[in-house]
Amino acid sequence: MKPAPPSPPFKKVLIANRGEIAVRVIRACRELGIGSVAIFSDVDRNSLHVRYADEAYPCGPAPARESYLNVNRILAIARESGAEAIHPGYGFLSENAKFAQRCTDAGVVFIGPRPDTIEAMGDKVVSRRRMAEAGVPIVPGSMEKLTDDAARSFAMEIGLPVIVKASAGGGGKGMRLVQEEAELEQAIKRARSEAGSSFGDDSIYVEKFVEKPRHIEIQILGDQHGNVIHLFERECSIQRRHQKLIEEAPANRFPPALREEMGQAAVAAAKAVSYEGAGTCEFLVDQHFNFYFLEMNTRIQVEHPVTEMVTNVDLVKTGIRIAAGEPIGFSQQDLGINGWAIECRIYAEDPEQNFRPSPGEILVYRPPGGPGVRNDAGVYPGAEVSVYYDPLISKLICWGRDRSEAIARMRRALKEFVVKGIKTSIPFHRIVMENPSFVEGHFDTGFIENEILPSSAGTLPPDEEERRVGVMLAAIAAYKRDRDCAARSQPLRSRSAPGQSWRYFGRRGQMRGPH
Ligand code: MV4
Repeated sequence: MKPAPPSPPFKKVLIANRGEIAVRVIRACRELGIGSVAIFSDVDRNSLHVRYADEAYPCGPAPARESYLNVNRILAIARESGAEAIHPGYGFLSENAKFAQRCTDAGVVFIGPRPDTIEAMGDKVVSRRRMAEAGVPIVPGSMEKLTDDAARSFAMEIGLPVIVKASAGGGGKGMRLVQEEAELEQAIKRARSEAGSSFGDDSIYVEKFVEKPRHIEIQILGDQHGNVIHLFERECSIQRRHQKLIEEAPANRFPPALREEMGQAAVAAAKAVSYEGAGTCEFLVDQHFNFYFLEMNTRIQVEHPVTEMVTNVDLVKTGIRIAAGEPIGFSQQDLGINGWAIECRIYAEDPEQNFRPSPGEILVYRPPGGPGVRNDAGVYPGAEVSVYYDPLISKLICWGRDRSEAIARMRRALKEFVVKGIKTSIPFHRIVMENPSFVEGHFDTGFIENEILPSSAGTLPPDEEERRVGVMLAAIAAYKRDRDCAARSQPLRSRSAPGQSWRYFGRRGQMRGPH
């Protein structure tokens, strides 16, 4: 006998996002029997998420503030389409407490935490206070927003080095490292002015600088019935200028007792703010395995798949069920870590040109497959990568029974992966997968800056595929020029000169000067 299908938590959900995460949410909806409503800006009419959704509505011109951030338009589309809930994905409106409230006011379920949770965690000084009250270890630092004078004296009191941070910040914006007293004055001024212009809130606070930290975060789930669980850690130390490049689960050199302790701290953190849905507690872990709460991300994250691969939990589907009022449905004891997963973020960027955006038409797209390989992409052959949005085009996730099998699969998958027409970070990832420190699992947040950018001799390894596909590309390009008579007035795309050194741009200090 066929089992009765479980009733869907919603009939229809609007996805207020684009690209790979919109596709990911549409997939979750389809598996749950939920109808999906996509929105698209003028330049996204032909994007993958529009093709995958059951329905799609235009939401405005290309600039995000006129389309994917256009709250009135999005709520009007929800009403018109009959969507009962809105999934914000990440970025855009995902951590906007006012938007979450507007949804509720309009009678639409916001798939994510309560507005007051988002608001409290969006203010880093408030979040530090709430976490300290809940017994979660935080980085030593000020517990309130400081005037310039107070910041100066506080910094000298706890002792240099310190970081001056924007209270409204997060993700590295509005942050200044101070190692010498002579730098303090200017660091405070700059952090404040950057905070003001970036967030419309120039309040700052001061933290003791944690040297050579690892960035380790704990995935959490909370429901409307007060249940909170954690789904272990992800290691996200491999990043460049606060843009994550590679994530993995579990973390390297990570004692089970620390996993237990940080998991419990994250659960306490989530309980303290009545967390509902999928969220993440970010921690810094120093070389002596001390850990410090950094911030809480009140959204589904880019790197959630590595946790899904090792826990066998679908975080997006669970988040949707929770928003409909269902309980999490399993307990901490049901969870374990099975194997190892690594994610490489594939950006439309040229690693040989200081990771400069590389927009354009994807002429050839051949994603990898086979055992243990998952590719969450937002593109297809012929798709156009626009300059208007985040350049992430796909996430390549490889699973193995252990880390070395995951790495072997990632190397194999990166070799199979062919993208032509635009530059991508694929060749960069091939280098990292061969790096001895990476392979050993011995690295911190300085890895890219100290280990990869200085040593790469300026050019990427020759790509066997490059030449063969080059011939094909030339043929396709010639065909297109012939076909598109109207395009004759356009200049031919100039080819970037090979052999540019990564080092040239790569060695700038992470936290000095404007980003
Ligand atoms: C820090 C830190 C060291 N000490 N805070 C960067 C992003 C933002 N979320 C917080 N960040 C940091 N805060 C103290 N007190 C070092 C960083 C940091 C970092 C953190 C996570 C991942 C990568 C990083 C790269 C450079 C600096």
